[in-house]
Amino acid sequence: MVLGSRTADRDLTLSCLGTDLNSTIHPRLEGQGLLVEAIKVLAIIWERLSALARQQAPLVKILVAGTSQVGKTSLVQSYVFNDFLDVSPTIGINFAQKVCLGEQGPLNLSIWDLSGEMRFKFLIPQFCSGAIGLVLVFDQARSDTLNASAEWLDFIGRYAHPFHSKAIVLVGAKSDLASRVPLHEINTFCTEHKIAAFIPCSAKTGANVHRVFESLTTIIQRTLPELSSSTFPHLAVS
Ligand SMILES: Nc1nc2c(ncn2[C@@H]2O[C@H](COP(=O)(O)OP(=O)(O)OP(=O)(O)O)[C@@H](O)[C@H]2O)c(=O)[nH]1
Ligand SMILES: [Mg+2]
Repeated sequence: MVLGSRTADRDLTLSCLGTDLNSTIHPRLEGQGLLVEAIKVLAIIWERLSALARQQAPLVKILVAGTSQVGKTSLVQSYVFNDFLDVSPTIGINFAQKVCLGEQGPLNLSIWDLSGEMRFKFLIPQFCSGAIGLVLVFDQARSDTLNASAEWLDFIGRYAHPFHSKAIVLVGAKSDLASRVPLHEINTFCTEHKIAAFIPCSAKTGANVHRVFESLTTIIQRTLPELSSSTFPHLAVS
């Protein structure tokens, strides 16, 4: 009796399990199909919203500057393509564009990545006009590059839009390598030059790369709340 009832109980359980499995596997498969469709729809919506954001977000021009070989182009490429690509030294200038979401919404960043080589320096003034933000890059693994940044700051200050001095982010590039620049020197540099933020980052690992541009976007928005596409039509890249 006892065995019989146990067998009966087990059969009952198995049949219940069977029923459960049957009734759960198929809806789950169906659910997966629906999930895939829902993801496709979301992807299309996301793409359309991004396109809309590109059209609607105010276009602002920012510069990326610093000594040669500190990692400026790698930083921009990592931000735009989410990849650490093999890049050549910049000849004069590179351009990139990306919508960046700041604290107060999106800005369409027109990113002008300047060569750090002395032989191209004579070209720089004409590229700076109308820029309202600056990503100033030095190489944490090369101690001389922080002081060299001061020269870049001074040089760009003569040609960029006066507003840019309020929207500067100092970037300590190659944070995946051992740092040779003490933090107190960086802090002193930021205080002396009234730099809004310092962010160590690595284009190689991707660490903090997005934070650099998101912080600059937010700083620009906080300092220029009236920013709208009509406010700076002259900043549009032709
Ligand atoms: N380990 C490490 N190497 C990096 C990183 N970013 C750039 N590099 C390397 O540093 C070198 C210079 O990088 P670039 O991005 O060309 O530097 P740049 O400042 O644009 O140089 P110019 O265009 O000549 O002014 C390259 O060999 C890069 O691979 C990083 O985050 N980590
Ligand atoms: Mg470069």
